[in-house]
Amino acid sequence: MTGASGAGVRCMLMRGGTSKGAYFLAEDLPADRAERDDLLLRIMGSPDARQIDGIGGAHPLTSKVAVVRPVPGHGEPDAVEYLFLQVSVDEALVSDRQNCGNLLAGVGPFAIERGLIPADDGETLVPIRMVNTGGGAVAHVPTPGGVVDYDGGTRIDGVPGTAGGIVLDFEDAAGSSCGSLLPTGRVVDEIDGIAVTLVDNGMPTVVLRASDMGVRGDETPTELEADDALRAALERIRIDAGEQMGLGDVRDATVPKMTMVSAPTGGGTLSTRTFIPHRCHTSIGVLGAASVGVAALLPGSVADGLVVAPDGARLSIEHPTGALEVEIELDGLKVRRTAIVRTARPIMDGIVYPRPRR
Ligand code: NQM
Repeated sequence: MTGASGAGVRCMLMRGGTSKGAYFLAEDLPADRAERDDLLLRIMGSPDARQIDGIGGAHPLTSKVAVVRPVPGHGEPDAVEYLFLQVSVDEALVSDRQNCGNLLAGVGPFAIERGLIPADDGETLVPIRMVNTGGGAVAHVPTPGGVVDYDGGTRIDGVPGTAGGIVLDFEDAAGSSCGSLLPTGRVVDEIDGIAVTLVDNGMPTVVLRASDMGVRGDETPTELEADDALRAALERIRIDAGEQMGLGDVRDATVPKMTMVSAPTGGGTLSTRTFIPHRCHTSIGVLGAASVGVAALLPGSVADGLVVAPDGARLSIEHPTGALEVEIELDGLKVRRTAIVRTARPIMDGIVYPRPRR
């Protein structure tokens, strides 16, 4: 198809964890960054609150892009590189300043479907270099008979039904963007009179007590988003925290994330409500949960006193639509292991037609 729609681009639309995004091979996108970003905005339908003229879902959680390329090993690609791009819904902005552990869940299956990594019979390990943070992860993808199994029995809260479980094992998540697990070197800081724990175990995150912000912590995302005073206070703290975490001016960045914590109510470890950073997450990000999980385990953090201590290494981080389970092993201030189970599924594979340039 040509004409008004212009040239199409090969694209797979996938659900990755509790997010949804457009997956591309790097070779199918322009090498020039400005050209690439302009194309992605036109593909997603941004800027427009409804993204009516593109494939974006009118929410930051469904306006995401994964760009994947093979990393040559000894002869064959033995790993893939994953660049995450957040496409703003209502601004002409494409940002690589954060990673996304949810879309990461789709990278292994996508790499296998596109023939970048040969599938083994049983399980295929896909080593992934994460470009945004320089970190690594290994995706354990179920591939009985050499075919990706999307029909397994794994349930994750925030997604109806079940699907094939993908274990993501992170390497060196600590200090991914800020250089260290506790960027200020302290377990607690005070910003605007509010106690905060500034932590980066894969995602720069400001953890603060819901009660200190004048909320209970069990409100719905819609209720919290309607609270203008709360949003303004969170943004003031975020901008200051961004500087203190070594991220510079974060006014236009989607990090750090803001997680308000309270005592668990569903049998989990800790309850959360997360602004990402201007919309309230309907669940919680993968790496966001990995970072909050560290705060939950650190004596003296703002979560201390709220946490119900986990039995073993598995923490259940409660969020508005259930809980996210993450395994974290700490040795003092050193993170020994961060692992999580997600599911992912291709929704559409084909050619996407970007909106013409205006
Ligand atoms: O923290 C949303 C998501 C995310 C990011 C966000 C994520 C992560 O749920 O690893 O997955 O915090 O912007 O997809």
